[in-house]
Amino acid sequence: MQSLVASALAVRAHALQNGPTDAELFEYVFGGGNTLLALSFVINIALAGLTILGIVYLGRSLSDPRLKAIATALMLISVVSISSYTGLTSGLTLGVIEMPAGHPAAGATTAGESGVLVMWGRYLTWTFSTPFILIVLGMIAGSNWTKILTTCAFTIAMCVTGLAAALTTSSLVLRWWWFVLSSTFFLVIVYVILVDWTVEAERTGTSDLFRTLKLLTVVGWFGYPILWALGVEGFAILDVATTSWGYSILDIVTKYVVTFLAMFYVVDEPESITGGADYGASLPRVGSSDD
Ligand code: RET
Repeated sequence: MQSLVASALAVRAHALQNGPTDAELFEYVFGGGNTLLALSFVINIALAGLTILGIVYLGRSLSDPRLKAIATALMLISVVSISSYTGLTSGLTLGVIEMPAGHPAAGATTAGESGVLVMWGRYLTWTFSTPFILIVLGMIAGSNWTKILTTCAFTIAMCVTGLAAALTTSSLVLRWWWFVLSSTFFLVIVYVILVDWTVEAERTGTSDLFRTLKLLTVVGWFGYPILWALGVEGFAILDVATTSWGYSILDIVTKYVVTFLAMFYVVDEPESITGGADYGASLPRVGSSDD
């Protein structure tokens, strides 16, 4: 985790020394000429805020500790999201990087600097949001913590190598090599969801909800690498605003829609996923009394 933060700071220091300042990037996005891009950030701040309030409202009478843990993980997805989009909005987690020779966007200019706009904050913050999505899916399927934490580790690896793919400027081949690595880690997660958790959800009795969440998650998550490849970081077929809207729409489906579906289920049909008073205690019958 420390080295991740250190690399993010190094990226930022590099961008500050060589690229436009946050203020220039903020002006570039919100100065009038890029309304679509600006909206793709701001709408998600509003939706993440509403989702947090929705969880507080829907979860107000939950008492089972396992249901509370699921609701907390759901809330953390939007907590990360609102912070992520605030970072993008302020220009803090945006940068301009020059693509390597041979890249279709090599030689482009953005905000008066040579290079393309890279929303590196997105990849960084997925590192923190996607594990919570997988924790929720794994808990709803009734899986064990070994499998849940394995998917969390692989999603962190997927996002960090995705960040590396986006920021590598030395070689086009290496950009795509990072992409291949990241996609391989992604396939491990897809396998666990489609194979292990599907069987476990049937056994747990949550397969109705799990089937819907699985569909939204697997189809939605495949959208991200496809957008990366089509967007300015890959083959540059889509412009930055379209790519950003693509990610924002995928975020709406994979985070807020998934959150509300799971939350309604937790509130309306809790029986198959409750944990009992001992849930989460490190010793049997030792737990806080308000659980
Ligand atoms: C990248 C590019 C490299 C290859 C792959 C990718 C996959 C990203 C995914 C992101 C999911 C994000 C979500 C965020 C919600 O907060 C990094 C785009 C495979 C699957 C669900």
